[in-house]
Amino acid sequence: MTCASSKLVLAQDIAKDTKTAYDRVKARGMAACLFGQKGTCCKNCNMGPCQIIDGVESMVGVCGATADTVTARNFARTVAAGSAAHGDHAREMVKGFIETAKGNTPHEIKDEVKLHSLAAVYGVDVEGRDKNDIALELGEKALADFGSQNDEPLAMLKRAPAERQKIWKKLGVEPRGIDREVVELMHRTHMGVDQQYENITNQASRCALSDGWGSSMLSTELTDIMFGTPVPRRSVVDLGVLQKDQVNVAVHGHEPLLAESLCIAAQDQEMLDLAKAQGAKGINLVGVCCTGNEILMRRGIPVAAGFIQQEITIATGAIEAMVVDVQCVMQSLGEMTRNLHTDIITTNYRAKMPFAIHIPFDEHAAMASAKEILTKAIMNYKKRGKFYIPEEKKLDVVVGFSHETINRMLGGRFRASYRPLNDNIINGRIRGVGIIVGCDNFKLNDDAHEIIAKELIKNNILVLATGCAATALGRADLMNPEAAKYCGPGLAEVCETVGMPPVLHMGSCVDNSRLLIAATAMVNEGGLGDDISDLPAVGTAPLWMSEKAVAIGQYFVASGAQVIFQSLPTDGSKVFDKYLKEDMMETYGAVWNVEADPLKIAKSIIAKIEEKREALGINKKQDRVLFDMEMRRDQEGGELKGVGCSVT
Ligand code: SF4
Ligand code: MSK
Repeated sequence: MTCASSKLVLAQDIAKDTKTAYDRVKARGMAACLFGQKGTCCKNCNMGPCQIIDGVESMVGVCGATADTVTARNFARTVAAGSAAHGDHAREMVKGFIETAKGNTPHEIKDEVKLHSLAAVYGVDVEGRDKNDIALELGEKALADFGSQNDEPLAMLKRAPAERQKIWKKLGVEPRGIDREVVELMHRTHMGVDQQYENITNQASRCALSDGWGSSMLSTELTDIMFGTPVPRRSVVDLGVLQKDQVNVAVHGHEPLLAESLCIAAQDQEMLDLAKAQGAKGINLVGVCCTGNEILMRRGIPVAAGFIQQEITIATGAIEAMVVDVQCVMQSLGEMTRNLHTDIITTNYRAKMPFAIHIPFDEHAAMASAKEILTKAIMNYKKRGKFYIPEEKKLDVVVGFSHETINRMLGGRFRASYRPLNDNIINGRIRGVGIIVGCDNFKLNDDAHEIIAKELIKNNILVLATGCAATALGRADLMNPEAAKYCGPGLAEVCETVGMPPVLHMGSCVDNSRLLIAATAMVNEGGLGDDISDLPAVGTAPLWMSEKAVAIGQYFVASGAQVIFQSLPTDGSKVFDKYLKEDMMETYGAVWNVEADPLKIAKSIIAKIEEKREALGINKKQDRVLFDMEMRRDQEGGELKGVGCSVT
């Protein structure tokens, strides 16, 4: 474990009995099952479980299933589970959006520009209509995407580059209904159905695309319309954001409806008075995991921890309540609070936990629910015993880089465009784009993200980040304009001129959809090929842990972007593994790659980017061109000029 704050907390007396994921891995005292690791354990029917050995005739499944079929089925089921998680999250956001349009929540339609642009995608008339009317029709059409039974492709697919749409059509992988693709994938991987690994993988692509271009994209866009599209803001990412004299409430999980309501309730005078009556100076809301990223991006609320520090956050003894909804919440948290004053409060009927209390969050009575939750936390304040908050230097971050922000930041307020980004890539000042996403995982040191990012920016590769990887890069001090000091000369010059960090925080794991839109904007801007597969851009999720990360990886690859993961449970079949890592290049123009060493991941990203540059014919050696006055004036239209003066 390399995070300085985590080490400090665990060194305290108060944390001496704390058991983390790292301890549990050590305590298990045995290596993970090889069949599981390689994807060749099948338990899809009661003749098994069957453990398959590739190439050994006697070691196929009882039903005759080969290693190729079993690894493909297991991979596909991981994609289905990840897509289902994003789909269910997105459905809740769409329902919240509809309720907001009806005036039944404390929220409002904030981003009318985005409302109109999404209305155009769904064919919703906007002329002379009230924003809530438009939003209601848009919300209902979006909700219909989940249960759609016709064979038409999802409306959002038409946002992809035209060439990519043609590939999907030719392969027959255009997603139809969001729920339907998950159901069909689960059906096709049931015992005795689809037994051809290419065919199974095509449905896995279709399902993953229904996530990336369907549910995740809907969730991101409607959340932006409701809560505001992120703009650059300064904030802090570190456990040190906890306050010794305030009620500390950590919000953990994924769906921002609850977190946004808590943000409003935490400013309510009645709640503040109650906190004061209990001896606290205020209410300090902090984020954990992707809920943290959502409120960091839109409100600048500090993030205390990513996935792997959730237990350490509780171990500080300084948390009055950790409020959780869905996904990435470790079961160990409840057990940990048995000897502490901290309450784990579950809020979603889908996700209850032992040793937690359940206060359902009702979007129709959002403020009442939020106040009930906060009251519970406030009343714990006086019970706080010994606690420890690390006093390390708190790390500043500049966050809020939505696709729209990048557009304006580089193109200027009045002529928002990706032209300057494309031009800087074409002229070689920026070599390409490295995308670092995904979780934390005890399997590699938690400085893996930092090692990769530093190597990329040193080589003039702009880094875009989401999820817990983004939180880790914030902790590594790479998300502020001063991090230009780690960059090669070309990227440093762009960062200094625009006043932006070399590592841009683009949001939560659902917000990987922003990367699809950004990639499409780069293609549409011209000069970098006709498809996402032509772009000098590569993604990595070095510390992935969640099934959602595999769904994301598959929708990246199916969209034409190469990905590099730290491991993949597919090498139990030579044929299927080769299919993912080599053969998909022919059909999708992108493949999966696996590499465990962070520095080698970075080098591989650099090599792949240089290959794309070569193919585009833009790999000529460039003399370093200093920005002249005209170029500077062009850039100064950007909103971020001088960050300090324009970051809100
Ligand atoms: Fe074994 Fe086939 Fe059943 Fe899987 S589906 S458990 S391989 S018999
Ligand atoms: S929370 S999915 S650990 S990024 Fe989105 Fe973090 Fe991965 Fe969960």
